[in-house]
Amino acid sequence: MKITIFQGDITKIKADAIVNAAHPTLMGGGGVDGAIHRTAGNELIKECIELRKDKLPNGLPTGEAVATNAYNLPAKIIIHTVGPRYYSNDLDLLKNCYINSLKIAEENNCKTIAFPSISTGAYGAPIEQTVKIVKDILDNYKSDVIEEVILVLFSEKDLEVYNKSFNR
Ligand code: AR6
Repeated sequence: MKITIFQGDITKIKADAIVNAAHPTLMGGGGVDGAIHRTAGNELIKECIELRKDKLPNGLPTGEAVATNAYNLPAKIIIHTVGPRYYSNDLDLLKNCYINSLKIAEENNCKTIAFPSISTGAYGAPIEQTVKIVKDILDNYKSDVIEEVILVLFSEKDLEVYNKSFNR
């Protein structure tokens, strides 16, 4: 898989799948979740309400992932995943977010997938720590379906941390 590191707004990325750092309720929120819901439009929340009624009555557990349509976004699907909140050093479940999202992308025949920096905004995880987890997963993940993973960083500072870690 080719890894591209990009600074910008994930809602503008024309990847087959974009990943949302979602709230467990799937009802939207701030940060990247808010941006995705605003841009995708009202149909997204309707699909999320149906998902909650049907498959996810208790919400989406941390580390799990679920796909929806992408509606007004240029992507084909949105993969919603819930990152861990950062309390101590425990970011174990962050691995599951990335791996489960990659698996769902493969199940949906996605050749390209864009990730935001999960858990490093409202959930408070230090990006210097999460980037090591992300790099380790991507270095070891082999896919016959996914050709490109785009890592989208919102700020220049975050971009620098990623570039340094990925030796760019
Ligand atoms: N494109 C790409 N990255 C973005 C964008 C964007 N449009 N907007 C923000 N970021 P956060 P979390 C970056 O807080 O920490 C929400 O309220 C942001 O700068 O979105 O996993 C949910 O509903 C940061 O680097 O996600 C949850 O309750 C990164 O995305 C909770 O926040 C992640 O920040 C999830 O918290």
